[in-house]
Amino acid sequence: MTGRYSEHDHEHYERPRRRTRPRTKDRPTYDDAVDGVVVTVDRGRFTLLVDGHRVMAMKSRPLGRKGVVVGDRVRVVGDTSGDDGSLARIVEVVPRTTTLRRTADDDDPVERVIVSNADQLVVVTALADPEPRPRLIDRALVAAYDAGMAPLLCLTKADLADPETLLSTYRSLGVPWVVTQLKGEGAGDLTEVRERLRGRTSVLVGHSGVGKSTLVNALVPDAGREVGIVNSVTGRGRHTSTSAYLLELPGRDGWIIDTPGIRSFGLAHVQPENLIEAFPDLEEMTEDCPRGCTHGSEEPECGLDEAVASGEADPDRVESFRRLLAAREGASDW
Ligand SMILES: Nc1nc2c(ncn2[C@@H]2O[C@H](COP(=O)(O)OP(=O)(O)OP(=O)(O)O)[C@@H](O)[C@H]2O)c(=O)[nH]1
Ligand SMILES: [Mg+2]
Ligand SMILES: [Zn+2]
Repeated sequence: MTGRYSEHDHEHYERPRRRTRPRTKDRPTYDDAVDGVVVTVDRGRFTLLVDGHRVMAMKSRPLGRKGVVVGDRVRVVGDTSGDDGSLARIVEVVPRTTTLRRTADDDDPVERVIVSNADQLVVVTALADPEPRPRLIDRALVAAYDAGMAPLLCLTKADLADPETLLSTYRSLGVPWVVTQLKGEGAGDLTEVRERLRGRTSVLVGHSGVGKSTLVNALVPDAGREVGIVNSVTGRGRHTSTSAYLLELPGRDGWIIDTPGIRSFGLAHVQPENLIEAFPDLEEMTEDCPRGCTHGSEEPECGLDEAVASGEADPDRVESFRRLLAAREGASDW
């Protein structure tokens, strides 16, 4: 098989998952392999879920330098008993349906958060402590649209501040949202969140200290995710979670991936032309745009301007789209 897997081949992930695995003479087949899913990665060792139990595994040689990330569906051989000291081997990674990437920044010592096969990106933002930063929300939304993942805005710590100001910024984009409160009086109702997570694989992303792990613990009773405090002077979290972790929701009702808080989200890999595709109603109005039009506010003859002028497009929506487009550029700090 010549189709060498590339982390940066975006097209690759758009293809529907194949039911039958490709096989050729040059490639060993693993008829005795079993299916697993990657739960977490720690120093080259993978924790998998195989048939409902935990199995430690390493990558096998045929995979070469191909990355294996949390969320990957894999084929495994060897000792899959999960007994103490046992180690299985991952021999194949099933083609990914989606991948969430961020471009590494030179000055960023934190691991790149990379997960696969998630279909919903939950942008977790505290309403206070730490303060919300709309620019980080915008950048995460761009990453979601680019990865072909449905975005969900999750505003936490509703006991500390009112969500209305923030929500008003996102209405015209049509991003679905939930508000949570896990402390103080009236805390704990997660009905709406559960509804949104049902049957999906959702990845939580956001700053350190916004309450991602707290939410995971509330949703998955035996999750046991460590939770940190937010420094009251700097308003920053402590980067308590250090690696991505996949958990199944109770009742086999979907999957959730907790991730470490991130400081920046490099979007250098995102092509502007991919963003408009996430807004089919707007894309329709760009059919007569000059070749190479990015549909940004600086473009001289963009169809979006005509559509606003003729009343065909909602000016707020066009403006919000362009704000996202602009958020792609500049510093990647959240
Ligand atoms: N007031 C209030 N505090 C909350 C709420 N949810 C979480 N917290 C607190 O926020 C702090 C940080 O929570 P974590 O769950 O560790 O945050 P995190 O996003 O997982 O942080 P990292 O793992 O560092 O990325 C803890 O002290 C939580 O108790 C909430 O609804 N209200
Ligand atoms: Mg955490
Ligand atoms: Zn245009």
